Amino acid sequence: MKPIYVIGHKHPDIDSIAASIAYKVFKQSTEKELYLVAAAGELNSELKWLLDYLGLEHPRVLNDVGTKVGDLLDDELPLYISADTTMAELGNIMRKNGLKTVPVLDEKQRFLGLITIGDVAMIYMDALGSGRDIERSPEILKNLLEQKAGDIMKTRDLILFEPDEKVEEARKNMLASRFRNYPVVDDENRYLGMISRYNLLQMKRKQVILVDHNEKKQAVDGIEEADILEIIDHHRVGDLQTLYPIYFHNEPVGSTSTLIAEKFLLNQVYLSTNIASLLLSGIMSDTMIFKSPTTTAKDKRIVQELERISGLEAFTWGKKLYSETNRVDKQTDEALISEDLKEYVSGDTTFAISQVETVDLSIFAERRVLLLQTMEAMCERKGYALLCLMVTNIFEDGTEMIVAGRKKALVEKAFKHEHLHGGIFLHGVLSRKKQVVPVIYQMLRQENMM
Ligand SMILES: [Mn+2]
Repeated sequence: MKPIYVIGHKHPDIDSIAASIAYKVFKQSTEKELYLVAAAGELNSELKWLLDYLGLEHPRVLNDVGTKVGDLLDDELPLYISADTTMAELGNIMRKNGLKTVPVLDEKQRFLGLITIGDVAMIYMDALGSGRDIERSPEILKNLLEQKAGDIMKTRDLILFEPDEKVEEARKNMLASRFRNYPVVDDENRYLGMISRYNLLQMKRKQVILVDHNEKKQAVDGIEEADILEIIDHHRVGDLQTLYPIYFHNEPVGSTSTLIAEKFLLNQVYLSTNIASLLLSGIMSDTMIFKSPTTTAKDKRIVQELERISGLEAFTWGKKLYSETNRVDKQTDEALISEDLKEYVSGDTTFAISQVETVDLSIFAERRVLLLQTMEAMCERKGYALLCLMVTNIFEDGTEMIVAGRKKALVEKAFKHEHLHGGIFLHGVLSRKKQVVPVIYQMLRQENMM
């Protein structure tokens, strides 16, 4: 059975993975289809920690949902013969199954060669010759029928495909050759089946359910080649299009996990402790423990239900989640600065802003000197006029700003700040996009006018 992938956005965060895993469980409990969770990129260390902690399997990473050769293969186990199959047996198998091409495999299902009906006909004709040997034909035929598949199979000049090759590439290769069927083998040369030109005509697209996004640039690569069956999201409506009407649930709540949890509750579908804990994590991280202005009454109501099922206290769990998943002390300075770094250009000035979240600013106070050295070195290397590290603490409702680069004085001037733990503390500043980037652009423009 071809799977239906439940997949979140690129650069997976807790909400998108939690929503994918839980929605797969929900769908599987009510539908006969096969559902698989996929991640549109590698899991970050906080997600790995969370899934391990809850005893949940890591989803497979799927970087492209475009149609691949593997999607064209039939579900049923393909027919094959072994190298010691005789011509007599081969004839029976081909006739009985109406085959025109038969693969020859070893005992481990590895591909050895191919026999086509044309090759077989040619062997008979060659052996029987021009008919002058008509007297000896029973003997010739007997010898022929005893020949082994391994001796007559074609092993050279074949075109083989691998399951993860793009269908477009396969099509070009097929058009440039004259074969009827093409074997598909995996990277250990194990035979998976046969594809033909006919398969190209009835292209089987991958089927996907998108959660936590609905914009093409956030979606996994190849999305335009896939069939989107459903979308569940809490963002603005983007630009993805579908061929058919689909189930599209978009609601301005704090997290997609809220919407998935609601489905379990409304439909009275069994919600296990670890899935409830996972959904609770999705809500608490996306709403920044209810601090984010996107938080709604529904998020809080659903959280109460999830607290009951998971046995977790939401606020305590949210704090633990933040402290466990932001174990910044384990990262090197450069890794910490680079993890969520965005670059910007204003005229001929390039600057960069990085953001990390923490529940404990004092950890950074200890590292500030070394962080600054690393940041200055990064400015040199990458040509940043300015590199800001936002260390955001949602409990203190603000951000400590660490600034490097030759234009650093501008930042200190631009923000009204207080000094905390010896650093620059910006009270009420949580958002890079809304509260920091515009200020720096404005500042650079003013500087240019002077
Ligand atoms: Mn989300």
